[in-house]
Formats: sequence, structure tokens, C-alpha cells
Amino acid sequence: MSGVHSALEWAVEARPYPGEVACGDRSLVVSGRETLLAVVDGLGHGIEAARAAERAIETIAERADAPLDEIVQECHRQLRSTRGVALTLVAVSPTLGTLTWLGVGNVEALLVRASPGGLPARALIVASGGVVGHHLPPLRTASLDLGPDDLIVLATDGISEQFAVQSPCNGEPAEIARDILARHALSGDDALVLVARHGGPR
Ligand SMILES: [Mn+2]
Repeated sequence: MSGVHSALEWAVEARPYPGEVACGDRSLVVSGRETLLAVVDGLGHGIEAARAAERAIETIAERADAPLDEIVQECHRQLRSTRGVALTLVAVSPTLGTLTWLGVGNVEALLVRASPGGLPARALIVASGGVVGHHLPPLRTASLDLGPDDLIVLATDGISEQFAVQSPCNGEPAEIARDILARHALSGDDALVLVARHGGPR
């Protein structure tokens, strides 16, 4: 799946736990005043993980324009009867050139800053622990400036952490997402990666 929303070109690659049909890793890209990127990992794998993730995605879609901490709190309320999820939300403001993000649990977020003529700078955005639906940590939203061609990568824990240092950052988001899934998906979990480039196609 891929698309262009406002100033973002994005792509998603995912696959379920080998042998399962339902994937407990889900994503959403939706544009309102800002463009919201969401990646959700339902705990475990299989149909119950997929059910929790689906409920989270529905809740996020219904409130995409709300502040990120309110979206997470509403997910927490809606997911109490489920296994719960890890999630990371990133809101990109095309007018301000900033991103704000909030994560609970281990969906990793990587920002690769474009650096003309130099090595791109990689910064891992670290979420706090917790499980949305069961245990919510204090919610801290953080903001960062976003430059032209900066790359945002969100990956569930079914993607090896090696992706953050070893993945390429040039080219189309769809190519980068395919490469990360092919090289870094782990055999024991669902896997999903979302790649978005600020500033549109190169
Ligand atoms: Mn997982």
C-alpha cells in the first residue's frame, strides 16, 4: 500500500506471522489539518492480535485531528477488553514543517535527516513502555523540525532493530519499505514497516 498525502510520500509493507492469515500489525495514514501516521502492533499474533489492532486503528481514524495524547487515551479506553497494543503516532504539519510523535510500547520510529553532500543523520525516537488498553505510561508528546527529503520510518518489533542502522535511505519509500521487510522481518512475529518521505517524490 502506498500514497501521497499533502507533503508526504509514503508506503507500507507488512506480512503476518508465518502460517497465520490475520496480521496483528496495522497502519493508517490520514490527512486532516496535519497528516497522521499510525503503526499499531496487537500483542502476540493471530486473530486476537488482529482484533485489538483493528479496534485501535478504528479509534485513531475517528479522532485523527485530536491531540496525540487524547487519541492514545481513547484507544486505551476502547481496548480494555482486548489484548492491547503497542503503537506509535506521528503527526506531520505541512505548514509548520514539524512532526510531533507519541509512542507507547515497542513500535520503533526512526528519523533519517537528509544531508546534501554529507552522510544522512539517523535519530531513533524511543517510545516509553506500556500496553495501550492495559497499562498506560505518562504520555509525553515531542516535536521535531522536519526538513525537505527527511525520511520517517515506523517499524513494529517483528522487524529487527538492525533496520535502523542498515537500511538504505535513498530512493522511493515503496522500495525502502520492501527492502526493510525483505531483509529485517523476524520469523517469530507479525511484521510491518511504514516509510514516509517529507517533501514529496524526488
Ligand atoms: Mn510484534
